[in-house]
Amino acid sequence: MSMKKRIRTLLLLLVLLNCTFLSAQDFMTNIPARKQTSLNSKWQVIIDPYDVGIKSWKALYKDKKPVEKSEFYEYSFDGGPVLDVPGDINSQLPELKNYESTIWYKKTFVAQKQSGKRLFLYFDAANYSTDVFLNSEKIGSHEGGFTPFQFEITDKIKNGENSIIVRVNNERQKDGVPATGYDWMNYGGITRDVRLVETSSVYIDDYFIQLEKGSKNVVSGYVKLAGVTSAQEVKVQIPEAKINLVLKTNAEGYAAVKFPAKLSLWSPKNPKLYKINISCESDKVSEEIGFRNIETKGTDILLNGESVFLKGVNIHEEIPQRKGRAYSESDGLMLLTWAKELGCNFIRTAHYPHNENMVRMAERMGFMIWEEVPVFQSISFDKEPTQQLMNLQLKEIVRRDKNRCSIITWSMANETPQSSKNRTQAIADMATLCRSIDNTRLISAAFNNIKYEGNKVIIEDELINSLDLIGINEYIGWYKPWFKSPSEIEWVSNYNKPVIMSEFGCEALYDNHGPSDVASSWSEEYMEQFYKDQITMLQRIPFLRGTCPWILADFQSPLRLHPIYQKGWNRKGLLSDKGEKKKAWYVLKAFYSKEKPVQN
Ligand code: GCB
Repeated sequence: MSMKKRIRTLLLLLVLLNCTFLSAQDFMTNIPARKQTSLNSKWQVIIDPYDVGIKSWKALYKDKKPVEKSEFYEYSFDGGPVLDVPGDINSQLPELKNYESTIWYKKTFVAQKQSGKRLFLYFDAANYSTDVFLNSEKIGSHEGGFTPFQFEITDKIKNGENSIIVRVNNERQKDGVPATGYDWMNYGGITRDVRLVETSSVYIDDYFIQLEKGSKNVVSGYVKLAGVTSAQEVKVQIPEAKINLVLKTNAEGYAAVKFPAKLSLWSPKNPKLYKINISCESDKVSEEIGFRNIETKGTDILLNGESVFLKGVNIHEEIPQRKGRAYSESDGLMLLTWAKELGCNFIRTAHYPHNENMVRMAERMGFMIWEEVPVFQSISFDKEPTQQLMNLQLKEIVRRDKNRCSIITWSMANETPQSSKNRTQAIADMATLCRSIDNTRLISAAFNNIKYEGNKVIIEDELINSLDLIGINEYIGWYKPWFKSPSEIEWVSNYNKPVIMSEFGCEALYDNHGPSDVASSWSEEYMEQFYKDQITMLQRIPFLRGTCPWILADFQSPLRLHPIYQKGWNRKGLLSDKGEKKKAWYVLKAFYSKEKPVQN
């Protein structure tokens, strides 16, 4: 190899190594319970529509201020706007309404180096690509808008004031997850909490404590410590169930957990949670965990061994009245109280993992959850970096939520085209990966590629072979007119697996009235009749085990252009953009008031 070539290879290697070091590290489990200082507050921002701040000639992250008389810099955080963190950018300033580019954030905090302590910067989420700088040095990046990431900053802080600068860019990415096309508002910025987390040198990094697959009385999983150089003692306690386990980790800090326990099982009617304490010599962490068993038998879904019908509703992470992303406990409570009132026992957090407050609140309120990776419609399945991103996002979701018993299914994707090159293999690989990290839950995906033949609707997709639970998104009566009367339509599935209608719906503007048989009337009456017709059809499907209409509330979508009825909103909500109930709400509520809405 020539000298020139050698240098080039070396440089490339250095660049690659640098990239690896700087991508976010695995984040710790159960962040709410860690010792932390919240960095939620007003952050200074710079709006950078052409993303020039990152260029070396601008290097905005250096945050320079003129010293000499002859100096000037064409940026400054001082004197500029401030935005709330957490909070999407788009709802905070009118000029950012449909903004899809870069925002720079700045926040200072005071720290002291402490021996025996470690410090982490933890972001619950930022949408979509994030670069983080501490005291003008880059400490890492993250791609993906709905999962947490953390960076250790123990050796990087100064005593006294430290400055964090964050670049968040929400431009749609052709090879991203999701890619460029989706029917929701692309809320950007630091949308969820930011925390400064302190741990001891050896700390509890991760644990997985759930019922073993197929069991109602054996708990299994693991505890993993970080910073370990030799075997350590670990305790797992569930005082109420009189569990007091003492384990020894291996030299890498890993200890397998397995014990029998007599437990009151979690279900929507009995959302029982147990306090769990996990400790090692230098750290302890607690949280509430529930135990339940979820499996399928033929076309049945069994919760704790009993057949269950999923009375669901889809929810976007948005508060319509505020026209903003939901993030807080009170946001979760508002959305879930509506779902409770509707009679639901199940929610689909479409189309991406919602904030942790929402998932924990749903668990306490007794909702089963379908949680989805944002592999939405057509993405670059044939590109390796995109496949890696699909898998990475899946791992991050499972890492965050694997102890939430309310999550009964990980959904790999929504409405992906069979024709897309490598799609079936890439998603089947995700399912395999998912089972290898968590085999206790069902694996699902939502499909819209159904076949229509005469009065038959046929479910057929080779990807279904890799899944446990089939979600079907059908819009008969809206995008596809009723081709037969609802009581004549026959659904056929060649898979001995449970099916849920993971989406169906139509649009109506609240308080707009018109004929019940004219779709273009956008009327509550059309929507009311649509729900009645859907229910007639759905009740006749022998293998149907759940219904999950699209959607709880009207949501913002810049794709929806009708100047009178939509005005930038998707109007398929059972509730309006102000939370008012449309007529169809009452049809669904009556359906869900039955213990088993579908007798099969
Ligand atoms: C779908 C998508 C969902 C859309 C919905 C609609 O199939 O999964 O994201 O919002 O249809 O309203 O068209």
